[in-house]
Amino acid sequence: MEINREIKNITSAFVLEDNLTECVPYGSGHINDTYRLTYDTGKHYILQKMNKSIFTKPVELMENVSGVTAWLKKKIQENGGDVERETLNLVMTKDGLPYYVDEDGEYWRVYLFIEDATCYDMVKDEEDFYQSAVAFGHFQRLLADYPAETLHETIVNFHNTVDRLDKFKTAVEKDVCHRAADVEKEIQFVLDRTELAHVLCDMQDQGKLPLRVTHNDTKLNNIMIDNATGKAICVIDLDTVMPGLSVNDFGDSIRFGASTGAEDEKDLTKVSCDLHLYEVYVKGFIEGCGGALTETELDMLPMGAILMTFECGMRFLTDYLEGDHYFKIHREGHNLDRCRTQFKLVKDMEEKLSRMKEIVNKYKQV
Ligand code: ADP
Ligand code: GN1
Ligand code: MG
Repeated sequence: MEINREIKNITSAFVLEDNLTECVPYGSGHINDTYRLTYDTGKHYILQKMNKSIFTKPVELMENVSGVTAWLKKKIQENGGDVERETLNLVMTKDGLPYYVDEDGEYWRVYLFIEDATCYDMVKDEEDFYQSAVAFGHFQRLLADYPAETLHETIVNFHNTVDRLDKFKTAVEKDVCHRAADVEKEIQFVLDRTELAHVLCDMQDQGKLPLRVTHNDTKLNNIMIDNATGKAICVIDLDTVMPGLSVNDFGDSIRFGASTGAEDEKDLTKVSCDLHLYEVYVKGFIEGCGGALTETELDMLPMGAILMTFECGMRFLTDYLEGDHYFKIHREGHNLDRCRTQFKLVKDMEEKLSRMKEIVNKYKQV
């Protein structure tokens, strides 16, 4: 991307070097606009325009990110870790703020670039997946005593599957893009699972599952794997760190990483839940949580995988019906393709549920 005046203005608001030589779109996130900055010293940074239509209170969001990263830094320091690589580090503006508001009212932030580490869109080596499981479990443990009452709810009802179902039904009723008739099968798939949508929300309401400070977006490309050691060094994308359910953090990782196909694979014969990868993640996550999970949480891990996949598929379908305003799309029907992979996975996991439970039991006894 050309280093236009706009980018120059934005970057010069931050405490950065002088000579910016490159600014390129970066990564494969679905939400924010992410760029990699390069300076003539060779140093890189991540520049992000926050998605204001999704995160409607960017200042509160940045309070969360500042609070959580400061907390993690303290813990990493106490453990003798590398604070510049093991957590995100915000670069401040010259006014001492963690974000900059441009002339159009857009919110921008800058992070130190974590060098020599990779975010994977698919599992290439099961050891990476195991490492990501340990790291996401460990992340939850590091935040276990974080003052949850100081966290803002950046997206209200983010993993409230019942609320997601209501929004889906409204999208079907309104059918603003006249797409519903073409996706009757997918709509029916959701309606057949109305009861399923309630399972975890009901348990949460009944106090059977504890609220913890969770990440809420634990897909594999939200973790950085060190190129040299293969260790998961840093959990990124902290926009949705909020009180939530541990089983959802587990489930979202399975949804994305234990699939044999990409999230947007068109050939559904390539998409299923790989029980070996599932087992690898179960082992790592239980280890990473370090004995903190209750018996009920452990029992509900497989349900977390099914429900997070179902919820995500339903969100993709809702967005398709509403005209693709939420998730970034790169081709026509992209959200529908994504929805179909998720529903294929749900069906597959429903069939494999008893095996999935046995695998959890195997590790919970260790
Ligand atoms: P989104 O919410 O759009 O998913 P992310 O915060 O996950 O945005 O960032 C998108 C991508 O940018 C990540 O998947 C990763 O590849 C890259 N990225 C983000 N932060 C860093 C960082 N500090 N160092 C290196 N790469 C990063
Ligand atoms: C989005 O931001 P990103 O790309 O890591 C989304 C998640 C979905 C995911 C599906 C804030 O994650 O909830 O599970 O896409 N994030 C937000 O790939 O909605
Ligand atoms: Mg991301």
